[in-house]
Amino acid sequence: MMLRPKSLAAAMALILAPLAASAAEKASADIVGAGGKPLGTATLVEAPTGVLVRVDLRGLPPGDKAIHIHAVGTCADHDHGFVASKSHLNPQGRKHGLKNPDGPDAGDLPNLRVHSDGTVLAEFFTTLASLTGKGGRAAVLDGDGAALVIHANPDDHMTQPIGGAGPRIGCGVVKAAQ
Ligand SMILES: [Cu+2]
Repeated sequence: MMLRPKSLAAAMALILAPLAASAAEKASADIVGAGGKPLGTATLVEAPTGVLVRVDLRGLPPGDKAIHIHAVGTCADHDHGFVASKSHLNPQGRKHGLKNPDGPDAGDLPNLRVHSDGTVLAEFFTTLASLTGKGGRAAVLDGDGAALVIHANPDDHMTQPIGGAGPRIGCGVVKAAQ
């Protein structure tokens, strides 16, 4: 039996609606280092008041490392220090630094600590961003996307523009989960 056009449209709507909803709720980033070497993954989950970020990485130099959300979703310049990801996600033009009275910017995050074997598994939460701009927060998945960037040194959460975090050693383009 043929479906009438009206029933078909209704069926399509039922199929497509959950897909559209899930795309906005979850995202991931494959983190690469210099030369495009895979370093692991990050997952980002939208929550009512912010974004829960989980990173599972390996092959990093041990010690405290800054991690930020940078404004442009590209890591293609992995042989040139990931500068194409530009500065932090910061649509409101705030100063950098979680401890800065004129901050923080929307890309600011707490530091990671990489173990002596080069691995780090961490979960943290930011109320400064949203995957889609929910609640007026800075949108990670805006027109030019965003990248999660890891730096060689820790963030002092105060110094401009990036807390003395040094060169960029890892980068992952944030992509809406399928
Ligand atoms: Cu950064």
